[in-house]
Amino acid sequence: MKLIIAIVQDDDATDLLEILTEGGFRVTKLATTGGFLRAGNTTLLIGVEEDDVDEVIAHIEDVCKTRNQIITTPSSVASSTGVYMPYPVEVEVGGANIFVVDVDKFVKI
Ligand code: 2BA
Repeated sequence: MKLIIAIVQDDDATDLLEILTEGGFRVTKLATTGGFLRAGNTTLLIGVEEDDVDEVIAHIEDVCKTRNQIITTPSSVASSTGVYMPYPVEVEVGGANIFVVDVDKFVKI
């Protein structure tokens, strides 16, 4: 058995959950926060048999889109002048970041 941990954007999470549950997959949705942007994202835990890993990843690829996000950072001159000049920087946030890990044991009680 494998555990797929998929970090996706909030905007894609509802559609992806629907497709996965309709496909008979069991999913747990966690509300998470990205360490870099400090913005909300969604992490899905999907426990599957090894043969189903590629199908789940294909569903994630179908639904999750790469988007550009603008963040505001302090100017690099701030430390020398003491004046902070915020400026916008465009960051590309991936459609999904996916980890596939081995499950030693799955127990359902
Ligand atoms: P965040 O950490 O908020 O990162 C959002 C986006 O900011 C990233 O998109 C990347 O384009 C950029 N970014 C992140 N760290 C950066 C840095 N040190 N310098 C420059 N740009 C940086 P993604 O790479 O698609 O990541 C989207 C979200 O997936 C991340 O949100 C984080 O929550 C999660 N993630 C990505 N890689 C991860 C990893 N190796 N371990 C755990 N979580 C990860």
